[in-house]
Amino acid sequence: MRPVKPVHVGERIKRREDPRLIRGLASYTDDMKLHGMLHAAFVRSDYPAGRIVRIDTAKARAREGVAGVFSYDDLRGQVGRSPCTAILPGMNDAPHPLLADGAVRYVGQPIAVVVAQDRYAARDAALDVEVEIDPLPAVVDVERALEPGAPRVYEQFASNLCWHQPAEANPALERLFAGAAGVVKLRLVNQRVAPVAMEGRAVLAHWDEGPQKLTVWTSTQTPHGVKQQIAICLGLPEIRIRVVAPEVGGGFGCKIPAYPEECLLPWISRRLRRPVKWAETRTENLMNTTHGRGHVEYVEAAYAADGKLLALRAKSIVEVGAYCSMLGAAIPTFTHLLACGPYTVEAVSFEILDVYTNTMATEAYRGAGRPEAAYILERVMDEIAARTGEDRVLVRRRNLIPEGAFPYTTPTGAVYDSGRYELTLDKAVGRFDYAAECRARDAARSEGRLVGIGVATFTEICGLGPSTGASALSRHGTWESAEVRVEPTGNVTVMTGVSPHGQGQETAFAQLVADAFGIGMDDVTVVHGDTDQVTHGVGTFGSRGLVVGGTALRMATDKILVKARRIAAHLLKLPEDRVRFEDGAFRGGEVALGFRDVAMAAHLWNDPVPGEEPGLEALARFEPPGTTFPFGVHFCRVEVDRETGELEIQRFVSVDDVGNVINPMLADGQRLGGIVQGLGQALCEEVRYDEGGQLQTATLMDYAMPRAAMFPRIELDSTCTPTPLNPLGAKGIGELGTIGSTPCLVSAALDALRPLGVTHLDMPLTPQRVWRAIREAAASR
Ligand code: MCN
Repeated sequence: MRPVKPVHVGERIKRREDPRLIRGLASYTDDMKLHGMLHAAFVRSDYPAGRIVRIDTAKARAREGVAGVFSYDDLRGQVGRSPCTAILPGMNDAPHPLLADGAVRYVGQPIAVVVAQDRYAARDAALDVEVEIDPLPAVVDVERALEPGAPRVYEQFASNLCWHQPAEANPALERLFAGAAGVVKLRLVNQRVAPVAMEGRAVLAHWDEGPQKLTVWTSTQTPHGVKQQIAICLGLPEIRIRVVAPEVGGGFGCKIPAYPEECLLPWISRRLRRPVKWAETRTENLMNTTHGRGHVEYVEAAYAADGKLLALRAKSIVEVGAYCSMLGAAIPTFTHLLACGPYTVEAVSFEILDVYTNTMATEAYRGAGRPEAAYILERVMDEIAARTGEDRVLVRRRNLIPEGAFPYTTPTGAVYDSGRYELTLDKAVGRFDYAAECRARDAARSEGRLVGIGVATFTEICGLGPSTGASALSRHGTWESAEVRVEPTGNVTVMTGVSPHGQGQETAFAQLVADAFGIGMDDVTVVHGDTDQVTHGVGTFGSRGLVVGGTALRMATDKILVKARRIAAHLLKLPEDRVRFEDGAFRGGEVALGFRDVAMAAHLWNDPVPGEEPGLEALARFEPPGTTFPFGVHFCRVEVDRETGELEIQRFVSVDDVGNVINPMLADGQRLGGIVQGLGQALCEEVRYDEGGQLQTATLMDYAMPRAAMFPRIELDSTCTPTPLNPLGAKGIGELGTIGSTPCLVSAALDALRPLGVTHLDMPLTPQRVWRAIREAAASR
């Protein structure tokens, strides 16, 4: 039923999204203007912990242009449970009020909201809201938070523990440890980072009293999820709510959850009968939009004399912040699930402690749990190599899951769909020219230069499905929808439930449809991000857009082709099995009917087809039967300046495998973005609170984002191992770059510094930190 030659899929086709973005013609939430629109500004907590003694809004209310000032007392009894979705059984689940309810628990927490005729009036008036807070001691350090006597974020809980997954007793693991040639012990910090999407969060809510309809424009990755949360929080039927994600300038995970503002502004709009808008400042973004990572991991790895990793014991201590965001507490379950990476580990024990601290919540951030797993494993591999004296690539090779072993079930319960890890490693070794690079490094060392080579082999998980196994995330919306409508002219509209925000799905989905129907890409319109137009959907996260959304689309086009062939056979007066669809036409013997002719006939219905309904459209939802596991190998070369500690990345090679690729240009863009984001974490990024709980990185002068000049031209290559789990044979690529690049860079830095006696570094590898490590190593020599 497929056209013989795909003409778009697999081609490097430029993104159709780009002209409007590059020319400034795209509309983001903050570009929206409605008649009578008011603007909101928040009064936020300056204290990381405290009791609210008094809130006096009188002065602010009296200001010119102010339409309303609200605090929690105004909301009491009028809103339901707010957007936090606690999904782990047995967790100490704390309610997350839309505005602080008597207590503040992190710096930046919204306490009151001022609504005024313009945003300047709103911000000025917000300064006039008097808030008296009785400060309490705060706890920021995640390990300190677990100590007896530490300040408690919630009085109602006995400790700051939010959720605990105990380590399971495993006699086999104990035996492996007892018989091992050696044990690597590491304490690893995967520091808290900020997603820093170029567009901050923004919400515009408009309650229309006539039709009793709420429309919310919001910068989100999950418009359907936001709609549900508003419905729950405000007690409205979903049919009365329309959520639109207009152009969204990046999300990287932080726009998955529904936030308090997305429920609060609708409530205010309904109350004031006026549209209300809020767009965060960059400081608000760094303070009050979810962060990522924030793990401390204690790892013990038992290995054999030949460098074989036998067993792994890990304890993950995870900052969930003061209020658990939607997925925050569940993310370390991904780290557990992927704790074997691409390696055959015989036994794993994994303890998770999710911990409340007086900080902003953590959430998914590109990779979400998988970079942490790769970081553990790659640091372990390097340590095993250092102790056994084996080559680092060889140690990894010895541990890789062999090609014939798939589908492969890990001791942690993950079912890997397909993989050819050694093939990818070979290709990467060749592309990097590992042997020559090692020789050059050694020559540089003999001249006293600090050159290092980094390597990381990794696997990751994307497009969640039931085989997500142990991970609680598997219970979070695994299906996706696509509705395809063929117009009488043969033009096609796709309504997809994914909500792309920079990934280029409008282009990729048009490629898929154009090839399915043998039409041009310009004949295909892809609609997303509007819950009134796309009736069902889950959203874009977990690199599921293509794997799950694209497969739903394929199912819908298949359904249409079945019906179209039936119609064509009827019109051609041929038995159905004599008609085939080829090169955009239904053909049988000497006769043929173009796709557009069939589309017109389906709508005109002048010659009804028995047993069929008029029209040509289909809706499909795809629930993946399992989860796909892309993989890859990264190499890099760095040189460290001994005097300044500055680290220069001189080469970076990435060879990845995501199965079939729909558009290599999109895929390369995703890999580049991911790699740079992962390197940013390794090099310079870190959200820092001081001991007292004040955010020290509240502007982009303080939060160090990576810049283009910090990177060489990144060399990309790939292997192709299709997945059997979807008809596209494709795996996700959106997060892949962040998984391997972070440990790869740290591996290179340690390689450069090991000759000086440096055996451990924590991220970010700032010049100061590297310089100190060099000095300390020299002192201890
Ligand atoms: N693709 C392809 N062939 C494949 C896999 C993907 O051609 N085998 C294409 C897809 O068609 C799509 C793009 O690559 O155009 C990414 O697809 P996919 O891997 O399905 O990822 P998602 O669409 O689900 O995007 C989510 C993913 C995640 S989880 C984060 S975080 C992330 C990322 O994408 N955030 C991003 N990439 C981002 N890119 C931008 N510009 N901005 C973000 O916020």
